This record gives sequence, C-alpha cells and structure tokens, in this order.
Amino acid sequence: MHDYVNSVLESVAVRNHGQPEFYQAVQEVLLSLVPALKAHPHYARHGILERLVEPERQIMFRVTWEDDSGQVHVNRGCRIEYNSAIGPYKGGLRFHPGVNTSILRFLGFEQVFKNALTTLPMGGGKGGADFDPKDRSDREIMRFCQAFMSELFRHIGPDTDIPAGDIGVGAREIGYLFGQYKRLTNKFNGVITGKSVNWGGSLIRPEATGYGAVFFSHEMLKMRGEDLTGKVCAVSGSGNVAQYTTEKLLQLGAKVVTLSDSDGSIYDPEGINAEKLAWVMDLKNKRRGRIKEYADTFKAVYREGVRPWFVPCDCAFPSATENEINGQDAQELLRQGCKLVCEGANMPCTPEAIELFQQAGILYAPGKAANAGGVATSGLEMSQNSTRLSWTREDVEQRLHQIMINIHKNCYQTAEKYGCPGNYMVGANICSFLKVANSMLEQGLV
Ligand code: NDP
Ligand code: 2IT
Repeated sequence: MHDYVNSVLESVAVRNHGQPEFYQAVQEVLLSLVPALKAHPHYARHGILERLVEPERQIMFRVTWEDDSGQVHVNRGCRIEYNSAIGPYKGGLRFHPGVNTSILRFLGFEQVFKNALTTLPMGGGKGGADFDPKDRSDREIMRFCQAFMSELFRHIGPDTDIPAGDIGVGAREIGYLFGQYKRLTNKFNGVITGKSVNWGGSLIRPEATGYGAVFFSHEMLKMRGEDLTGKVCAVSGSGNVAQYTTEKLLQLGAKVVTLSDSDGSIYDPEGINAEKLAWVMDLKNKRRGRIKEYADTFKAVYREGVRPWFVPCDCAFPSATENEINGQDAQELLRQGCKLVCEGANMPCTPEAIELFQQAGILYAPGKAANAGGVATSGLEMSQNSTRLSWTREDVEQRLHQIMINIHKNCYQTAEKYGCPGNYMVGANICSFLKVANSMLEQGLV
C-alpha cells in the first residue's frame, strides 16, 4: 500500500506543479491512510485516492470592481467544488492577497474530510479571491462582494454549493454577498451560512469555530485526567477564531496571554480578561485596527513580525493561518512547557512541527477535527433554514458541544483501532476517509 500511496503522491506532484500547500495537505492525509488501505485493499482497485485528490469542478472567474477614486481593479475569483459524496459542496470563502490555486485546493481538500467528521451531510468546497480587504472602505468592500457574487451566483445554491466565511470574509462580507445573490436570483434561501441572525443566520455560528476548538481541547485533556482550569494558553490571530477561542478559554478558567495579527504579536502575562477581549473585538471588528494598539493601551509586550510561540504556556491554539508553527517554533513551544496544541486554523503546523509534537508525546489536535465546529454549526444553520425555524443559543451550543465530543471520540477510537493510539491526526484522517470513500463506492463511477 505504500507503493499505491507513493504513486498517487507522485502524480499529484507532477500534475499540480508549484502548489506546495496543496501537496502538503494531500501528503499528510495519504501517508496516514496506509493502515486503512492495508485493511481494505479494494479501495486501490477502485482508484479512490486518485479520485479524492482531484476536485470534481473548479471555477475561475474575473472580478472587476471600482474603488472609491474611480480606479478599476481586476481580481481573480475561484470556487473549488471538491467532493459531493456525502452532501452538497460546503466550505468558506477567503479574501486575502495570498489566495491562489494551491491555497484553495489545500483548503478544499481538507474541507472534504472535516465535513465528514461533523457527521452532518455536507460535501467539501472552498473559494475566494486574491483581494486585499485591508484599508478598503465599506463601499469598496460592498462593490467587490457584489462583483464577486455576480459570477458566483450561477454556480451555487442551497442544495448545490453553500459558501460561508473564512479569512477576510466575516459578517459584513456575508451580508453584501447574500444581498447580491438575492438581487440576481430573486430567491431568499439558505445559499450561504454565517448570515446575520436578523435574516436567517444561526445563533452561535460566529462563536462556533473557537468554542468548538476549546471543547475539543477539553476532551483531549479529560483523557489525561486534566482540564483547562488555570492553564496558560498562547493564542495566535485576533480574528473570528482567535476571539471566540479566547472567550471560551476564559469561561472555562484558563488564562490567555497572547494574540497576534499579520504585523506581530502581543504578550500580556497578566492575562487577557473579558474586558480586554471586548476591547480587542471592538478594535478588530469595528475599528479594524492593528493588534499593536493593545500593547499601547494595556502595557503589554509587542513584538513586531514575530509569532506568539516564544512565551511560557501549557497550551497553544494557532488560530491565524497555515504554516504558522514551523519546526523551530515547535521546538520553542516544547521548551516553554507546552503540552497541548489545538489547531483552530487550517493546517497551521508544518509536517516538521507535527512530527516534533508527536515525538514529544504531547496532545496534538489536527484542524480538520479541532476546528470542525464552525462548519458543523453552518450545517445547523442549514437545518434551521430548511425548516424555517431558529433554535435558541443554548440549544445550538449544546448541539455544537455534543458534535465536538463525538468527533473527539471517533478520532480517538479510530486511531486506536488502526494501531496508532493517541494519534488524533491518524484517527481524523482514517475516520473521515472511510466515510467519504464508502459513499463514493456506493454511488458508482460518477
Ligand atoms: P479572520 O480574517 O477573522 O482573522 C484572521 C486572523 O489571522 C487575523 O488576525 C489576521 O491578521 C491573521 N492572519 C491572516 N493571515 C495571516 C498571515 N499570513 N500571517 C499572520 N497572520 C495572519 O479569519 P478567521 O479567524 O475566520 O480564520 C483564521 C483561521 O481559521 C484560518 O486558517 C481559517 O481558514 C480557519 N478557520 C476559520 C473558520 C471560520 O469559521 N471562520 C472555520 C475553520 C477554520 P490580519 O488582520 O493582520 O490579516
Ligand atoms: O474552514 C472552515 O471550515 C470554514 N471556513 C467554515 C466553512 C463553513 O462552511 O462554515
């Protein structure tokens, strides 16, 4: 089976030359599937891996828009409809200047497995544009979103492909995207998730990814007879995932000492309490300022151009972006006493970092399991939209909590069953692979 995996990896490398993030994501999954492929050799004959690595459809389009001064800009938009074996394509949209085919393919590929772990009926997809929202006015953001949706609308639908947010796409952008979809189609439906609660959104969706990651870390600690009380936590990022990871950590008695953005990171040894967090939310979601201002306001340490992995901590929650913990960062985290790494972001740890955490025997939760609470709650938003009902905050949070407990249990048990006890990466990859692969077999060659 090693030969099968290696031959598929080789063809992925040749066919997708110059797409390092995509190759990295595929390599991690495929290598960890070897015990499952050995136990079930028929997958190779059915070309399951070859089919899984190739998206079902990829749409690329021009996005032409005008800035406030009348200057015309052109960006590249894309939607990758990766795999629909277990449900309609589902996954976020990312607006960031670094967006390219490699990034969207890695995210779409990961999404297929993540969505399978939620146990809800959602296939995987991802999209976005190489648009930089920084320093753009609300009007410019609106015009960009409208231009983007003017092409995307013909490819999506509540039973076909359901986008949501990701980096650079939050409540404001979802509003503008939905408004344009409605104008073009004359339909008010659940085509997009992360909507405002005033018009079809779900309570707890904004909180869900961060809360879910913390619930997952709590389950891992429980297996070792511990909990989050008093744990010192390093969180990276200061956007949606970082904010609500911090909020739930505080609620469960942990102490959060770091946050970051793409300019640098802050270290507050006193801890970021609820009041300081409310200030960060205002800074990032309303004033759209830089995290450096936190250090000036609360007398914390600010380190320009540095990620927050240099501080003494028990737990790390990378919640900003891919490859933000490399081998060197991992060594530093271990030196600082870190015993748990829980990925709120998608693929924040490099393969070297993961290897070091596993060698050290610390708890490591891969993003496709740990951050699945966001898309799971998108699934709950879809259920509410289909029935035209909305559930209470308590109801949605309780369902999210139960989903995270189940994901943890399924990953844990699958890892044990396939001879890698305690390895959540192997557990998550094999558990989700089996569900998607079996569904593909049952639906024939389509
Ligand atoms: P936001 O746009 O709300 O926040 C992103 C944060 O990460 C910002 O603080 C941003 O800083 C920082 N960041 C972005 N790119 C970089 C970079 N290249 N280097 C350093 N810092 C960076 O996005 P989210 O919080 O929604 O997403 C964060 C991560 O979580 C992503 O990996 C995303 O894919 C993942 N995720 C998100 C889910 C969701 O529901 N939103 C669900 C599951 C995973 P700055 O403001 O300076 O750009
Ligand atoms: O990476 C992710 O899981 C997301 N950005 C959320 C996707 C969604 O459809 O809610």
